[in-house]
Amino acid sequence: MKDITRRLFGKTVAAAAAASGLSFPRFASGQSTQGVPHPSGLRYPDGFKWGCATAAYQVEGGAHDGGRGPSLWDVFSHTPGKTHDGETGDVADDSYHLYKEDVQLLKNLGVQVYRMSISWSRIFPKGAGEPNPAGLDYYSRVIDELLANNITPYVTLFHWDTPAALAGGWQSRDTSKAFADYAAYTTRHLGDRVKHWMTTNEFVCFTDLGYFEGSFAPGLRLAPGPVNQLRHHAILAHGLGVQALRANTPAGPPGGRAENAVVMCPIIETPEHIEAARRATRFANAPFLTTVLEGKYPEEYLKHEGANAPKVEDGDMKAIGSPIDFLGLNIYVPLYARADSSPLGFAVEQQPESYPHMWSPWLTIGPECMYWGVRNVCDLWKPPAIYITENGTSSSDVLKPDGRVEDTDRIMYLRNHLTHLRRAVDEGYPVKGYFLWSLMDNFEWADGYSKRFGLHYVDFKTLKRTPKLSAEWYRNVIAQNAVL
Ligand code: PNW
Repeated sequence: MKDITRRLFGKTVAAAAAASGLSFPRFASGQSTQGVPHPSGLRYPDGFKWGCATAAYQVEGGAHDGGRGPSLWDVFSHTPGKTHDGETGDVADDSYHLYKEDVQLLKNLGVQVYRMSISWSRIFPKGAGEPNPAGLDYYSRVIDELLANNITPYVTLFHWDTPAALAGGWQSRDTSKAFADYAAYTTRHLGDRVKHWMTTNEFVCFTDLGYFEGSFAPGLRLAPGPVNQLRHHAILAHGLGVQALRANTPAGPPGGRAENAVVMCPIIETPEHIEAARRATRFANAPFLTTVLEGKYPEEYLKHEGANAPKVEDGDMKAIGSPIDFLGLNIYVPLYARADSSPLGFAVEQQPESYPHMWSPWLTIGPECMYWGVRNVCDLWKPPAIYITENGTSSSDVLKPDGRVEDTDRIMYLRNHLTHLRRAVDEGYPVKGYFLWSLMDNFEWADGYSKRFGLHYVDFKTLKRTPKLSAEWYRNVIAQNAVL
């Protein structure tokens, strides 16, 4: 027995248990440790907000219901070869019809907040012009249902589903203006009950991925000049959106945005690498977050882009730099920076082939990204408040015959990320809340339904939702306000 490794020992025990018909003890579903003080000390401050996030096109379905117009994602997903197995968001989780059930899922978790998005083409089927009262009515009912269950809605106005009728999409400056009108109309009508708004989600995903790489809607591969110009239209839309919601909501509710800023971690926590990571953060986010928070394009960016730099009109930069009340960060993955003697003063480390990742190949594991994501942004720009507007992972979830989904890898990912986020909270960075991506499995863009990110397993044939082990874990985290 002496030279038996622990792993082999584990296997031997498991084999013996299986052979004897024994099973290992499991947490009974519904077992809770609520109210018991957690000994580890990994508590979050009182009042910290726990939530889940989703986005309209990923969960709603009802693509043709209630007068909704098509978005670029409808067109893209219906184009052969663009998404996994040609899957579309036509039905998705059918939250359009099942939203009351989904609010109960949230309630059972005990979340205080829920981040959702509004489909622009439900409100304005053609992107501009005549609004569609049935679209507004749908969101009004969802919001009432949330509030009736003591859940505060945090609403994103645009999570990539650009109305297809807007000619040229983000290549056209008119789209930024149409967004401002849509933001004004929507906040005017829902701002009596919604007090937290985010303009747009993740610039890079609806600009670069859609118009440069072509892996997302509308699937174009444009040259750097036009791409820089449409990036400009995207940040302009954000700025005009902030102005519109300030002008159109009765109490001037907090407005912000949700951004997947590139997170740079120092390769070693020494002063020179920490400084390199800070510089790298400002540079890597130059066309988006850096410009929005500084109200001007960084010199290095303009120099780097030269003749391809965006054309800016009078008043654009003032709008783009409109102050926001909170910054939402969607944090999933780290990059690592080190100090060097180049003019920029940093280099980004290559990750070796063996670097571990979760079930999506891009989802590399480095939970310290939660701490550094918050710290770099706060040290550079001092936003008044931060929310983690997304964090979570895909997993190869299997629904067992006994109704369980044992997503221990998701729990591992979340536990580690929340542990590192707490370091930022401890050091006084103004992190107010955390939205886990996602409430339930949903349409994962180009990956279709092949990648599951939910706390609830969705059978996409029957639309049945089943809580995974991670849902039970998160319910206990929320109840104890601590990492478990
Ligand atoms: C987010 N990255 O996208 C989106 O906001 C969600 O709609 C999406 O479902 C979720 O993450 C999971 O993919 C991201 O490469 C895409 O770091 C890529 C990255 C981060 C976020």
